Amino acid sequence: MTKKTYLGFDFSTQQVKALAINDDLVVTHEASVQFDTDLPEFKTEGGVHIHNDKLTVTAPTLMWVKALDLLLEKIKDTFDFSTVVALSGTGQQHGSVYWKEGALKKLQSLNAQYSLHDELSTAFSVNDSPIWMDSSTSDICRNMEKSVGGPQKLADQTGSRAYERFTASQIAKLYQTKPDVYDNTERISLVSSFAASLFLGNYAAIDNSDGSGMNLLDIRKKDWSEECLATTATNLRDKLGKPVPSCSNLGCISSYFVEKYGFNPDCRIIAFTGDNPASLAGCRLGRGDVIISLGTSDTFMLWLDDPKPKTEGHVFVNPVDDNSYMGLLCYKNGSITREKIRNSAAQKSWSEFSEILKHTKPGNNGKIGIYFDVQEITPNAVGCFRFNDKDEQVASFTDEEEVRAVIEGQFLAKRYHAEGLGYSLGISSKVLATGGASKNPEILQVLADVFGAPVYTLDTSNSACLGCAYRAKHGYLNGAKSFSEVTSSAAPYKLAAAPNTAVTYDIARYGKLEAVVTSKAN
Ligand code: XUL
Repeated sequence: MTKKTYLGFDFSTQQVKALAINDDLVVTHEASVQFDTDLPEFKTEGGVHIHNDKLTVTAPTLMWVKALDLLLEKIKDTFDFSTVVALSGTGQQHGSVYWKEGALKKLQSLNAQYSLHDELSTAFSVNDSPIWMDSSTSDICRNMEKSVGGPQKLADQTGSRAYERFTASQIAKLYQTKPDVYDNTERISLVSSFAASLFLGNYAAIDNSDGSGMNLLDIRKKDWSEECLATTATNLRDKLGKPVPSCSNLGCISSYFVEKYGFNPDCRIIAFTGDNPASLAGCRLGRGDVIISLGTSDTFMLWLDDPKPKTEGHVFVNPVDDNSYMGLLCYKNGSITREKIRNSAAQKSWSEFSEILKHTKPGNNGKIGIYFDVQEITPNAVGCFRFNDKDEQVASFTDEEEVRAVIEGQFLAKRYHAEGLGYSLGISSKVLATGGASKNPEILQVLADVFGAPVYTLDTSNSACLGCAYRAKHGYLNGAKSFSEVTSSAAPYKLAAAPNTAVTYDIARYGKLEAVVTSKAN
């Protein structure tokens, strides 16, 4: 075969997407199916059903299956599936799929004359998969933490304290409320490993990185934690299968796809992973690097070698290097709070805001502001707090101080929490910025100064899907090259700001002030 291609699939909350790259990592094809509009019969809004209690959020499992039928039908006229040597994919994290007793047999003998949707119409014991937006399991979470010795103990083992959206509490809910259905479940998949199973025609293993979003995987042993399994449900180890490194080759594609779409029978299926890990791969995050997405809320991903899980944030096994880790932190006070200060201190104008950042001094003459306009999750606190250079709380800042304080405070918080999770800045560390506020060069200059590292911008609109096409190639090469070697020829990042070396920020001081704020707030 002369021409090799790799496919990445993304089973996200609102759509299923596919993207093809050639051997030079250039994107050649893209297509998507939107759940709400392309599959109106499932009556979803934003791809989900929010139940009457407002806490339970699910998606119809068969909608995801049907979406894959549609997507492949859409692509087949313009794309030659026989060129694909490996494929991989991603799914929204935490969501779970329940295969009914006997489903494996069906999966192994799919008939290419029918659609996947027809073939698998009775394959699931639960028709509505709980997804990451569900928050109905708070009591189960608190009990789970208690039974392993507290939230920090659970985080030490699994990388996170108990969260409602994490899979363990969702499995426990099914086990407690519908024991018959649980017993009639042959296998439990994550959205990612469920999607991989379709292509494999067999149950696909959960990968270590997405598996870290379950409160079940011991992130150091890379095996299910006996203690966590026991607090969740009986016979769970058998229903989960054995977790594998995220770059694993799971086997060749099911004959269903060979017959129906002309795939090469040797096409390899590389383990699918979660969307955040896949995005890390798509952004080509390397050792010592961080990605900051500056949106309505800010998300922050970092490469970790020696993780120190906390009760804030998450540690996952790294999807591109099974011996490393990644951190994920979410901040509710992102653009919402920056905009509020822009309105009150910069005449509602981003250009005025930028002007102020340009002519005020880095370090803000020792003034630090912590603005949790809405209830923050990292840390758990609310309220606006201003400190002078002697660490005394003051009632107000001048407008100029206020503008600089909100941006410096938000970035100091990110660096402080990153270091708390075990992150250390290396000599070649990069900060990769995305999202709305990454278009503002003055904000990015503050980011570079606070991190003491160059800031690059990148387009992440397709990063999870692209990351999986890269991962497909990495998995195909089967360890012959590291992920960074495989992706070294991808388009370079754009340098947006270089750090001002004359400036240093006192991260520990920020930490002390945040502790004051947290103790006041709680
Ligand atoms: C991460 C999380 C979301 C989903 C969305 O913990 O819950 O980012 O992965 O797809």
